Amino acid sequence: MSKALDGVRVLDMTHVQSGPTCTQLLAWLGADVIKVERPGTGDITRQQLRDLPDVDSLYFTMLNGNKRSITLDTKAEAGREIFSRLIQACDVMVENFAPGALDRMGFTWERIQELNPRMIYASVKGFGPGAYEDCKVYENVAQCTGGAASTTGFDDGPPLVTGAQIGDSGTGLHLALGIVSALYQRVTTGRGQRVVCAMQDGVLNLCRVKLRDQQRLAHGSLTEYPQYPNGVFTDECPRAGNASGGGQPGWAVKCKGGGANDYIYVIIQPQGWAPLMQAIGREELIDDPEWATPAARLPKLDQCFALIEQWTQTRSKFEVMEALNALNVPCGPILSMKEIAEDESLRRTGTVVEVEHPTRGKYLTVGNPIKMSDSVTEVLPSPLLGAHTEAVLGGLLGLSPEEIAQARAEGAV
Ligand code: CAO
Repeated sequence: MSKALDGVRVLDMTHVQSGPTCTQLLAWLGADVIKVERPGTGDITRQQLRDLPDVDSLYFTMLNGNKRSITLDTKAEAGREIFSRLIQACDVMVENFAPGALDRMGFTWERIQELNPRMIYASVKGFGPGAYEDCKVYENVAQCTGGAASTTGFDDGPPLVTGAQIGDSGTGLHLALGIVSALYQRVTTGRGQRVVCAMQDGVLNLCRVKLRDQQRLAHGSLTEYPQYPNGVFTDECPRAGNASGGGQPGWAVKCKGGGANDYIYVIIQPQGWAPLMQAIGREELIDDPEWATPAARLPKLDQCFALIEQWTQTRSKFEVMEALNALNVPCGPILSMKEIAEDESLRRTGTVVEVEHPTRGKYLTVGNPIKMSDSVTEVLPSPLLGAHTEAVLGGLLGLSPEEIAQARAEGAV
């Protein structure tokens, strides 16, 4: 079966997480992704957070599946020459180095266009143009500067970063969309283009609802926030704890077991009030004017969820899930990573995949969350460092074994 991005060749200069997320997606969609790594060391994450000695870390393997790896010192003269030829042979180049790194190697956007006018040159940077444009940025810095940390956590606690990698993987996703759009536009223009995503912008895009709430503050309290009606609102969007970000109230309530993740998130739609009250044995509140309407409940959402929690604490989160789903009440158990890793339906859909790696053996990874009927993803292991150097330099660029040996002797490969 063909793949959506068959025939697209990606020169992958990415490292750590944001860029590799993007290029792994492109590889899952069928692109030939050639990861260029520094001879000897490669992507720094091969060695970071290792769980096994001398084996590529899970950090690396879970972000670099389905790619090919070549080693190339793009600062050495012979390396630069080979790199120029790779630019000519590829459709897309992706990088997420600190600002200016590619320019310092001699590969400015102008030079890249000279080498290949059809090239789509995509980058992740920490910030867009402005005061911080030269700064290096990691995940949590982006979460803090993009509005996520100030709006996450409880009102009486410090700002919190979230476990979801919205700065790195989130920006990688945005970049992938930019790249495929540029490929589509190239069909008609014949030209490549520059695609840049700043991590601050990517995080802010995912925090859109919080900028919405910031503006609503000018016109009164945020009535769905736990601070309403008794807390204090300032002129800055506060942290909302576990309150729902949407128009229907929600909260995480405790379930039987008392463990760290024995909770279920329950949403009270207007039409869900009656079945919920029936389920918990409080039928008298269904038509009670003090409780019956969303407006009546708004000032006492904490009491609403306390009532529901009295009932959920007598059942496991999975029993509650079953009971409330039967009543069409939106809810979801708080699943631990252990539970997700063992979840059979996620295995069946290929969202959690077991992969066989040449030196690590079996490991679990998250497969492609995008399911397409005509471009099915087969998740393959990440490559060993430089595993495809000969194949790419010989097969793609036509270098002879002697030329490759010479480049290797010079330390360029
Ligand atoms: N051959 C020769 N040199 C190479 C090379 C290769 N194949 N691959 C990388 N290098 C060089 C780069 O050119 C750069 O050299 P200079 O500093 O001399 O220009 C150097 O390796 C390291 O690049 P870096 O500055 O990007 O790396 P760092 O570890 O210091 O910083 C990071 C890491 C992530 C903070 C930075 O790359 C960054 O801000 N990137 C943009 C934002 C981003 O993507 N962040 C996500 C990180 S994941 O949490």
